[in-house]
Amino acid sequence: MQPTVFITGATAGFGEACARRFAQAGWSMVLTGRREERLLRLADELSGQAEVLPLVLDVRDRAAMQAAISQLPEGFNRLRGLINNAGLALGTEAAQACSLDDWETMVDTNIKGLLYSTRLLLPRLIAHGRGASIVNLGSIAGNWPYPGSHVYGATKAFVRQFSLNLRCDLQGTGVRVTNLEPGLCESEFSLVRFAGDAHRYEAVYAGAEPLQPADIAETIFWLMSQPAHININSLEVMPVTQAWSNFQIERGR
Ligand code: NDP
Ligand code: 8X3
Repeated sequence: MQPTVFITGATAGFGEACARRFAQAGWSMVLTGRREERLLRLADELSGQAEVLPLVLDVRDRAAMQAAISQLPEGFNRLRGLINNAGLALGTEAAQACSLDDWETMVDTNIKGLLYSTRLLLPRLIAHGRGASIVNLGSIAGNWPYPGSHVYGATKAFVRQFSLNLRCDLQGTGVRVTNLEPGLCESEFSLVRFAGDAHRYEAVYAGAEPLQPADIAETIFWLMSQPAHININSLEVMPVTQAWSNFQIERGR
């Protein structure tokens, strides 16, 4: 029987690239996202390589998540992997200028959505036991501050600490947890962040040789393919072209 992976946010970016990578290896998969047309197109494309169950789901909708997960068909029930990938950043304005609605959306998606999928799927991962893995999409923004990151970075810091804490509770179950912390990676992430502004989106990646979603998918496949006795707790991955800059100093006060 092929292993099964559950991927949140498979309609674009990392999630879509993971679906392609795991399908290539013949894994069965549950793919979720809100954009139905994209999800069904991807599921259809990959169905020649793997068993695919597309579920149109908003991770913020706790009742819908609960209903869908409680009705997973037999063949998709015993999970070897969970990729908690669905997430977003909204805006880069300073905290004092940005929208409270955007903050709430980031908290609801990046924190609460991830909590729903994790808690609802844990019994299935534990039933699999040794070798099962959760990969949570954290971010360099959860490790390092930068202007305009406020709530986005804070949600990823939550994901980091939650991942470490989960490891403590899962001791003895064989289930592994990794917080994957990517840096600059080219995807619709920046289009979403800049509310569809294509110029700002393109400027983020211009000339930078950023990571690509396929790089992240390969990393996640590697994480989940490690021998069952190895847990990689956290992994920060940046493009070579990205590094830290100076502290900012306000002068002349
Ligand atoms: P994309 O914008 O390309 O993809 C995001 C995915 O999340 C889409 O499939 C989207 O699907 C899904 N999603 C967003 N909101 C919801 C929701 N409420 N319910 C269900 N699905 C949702 O971004 P990336 O692939 O780049 O990012 C994936 C993850 O990686 C995010 O958690 C992000 O924070 C993190 N990350 C990204 C980095 C980057 O530079 N790109 C770097 C570090 C971390 P749909 O809209 O169809 O619902
Ligand atoms: C996305 C990376 O640096 O844009 O998580 O916050 S960054």
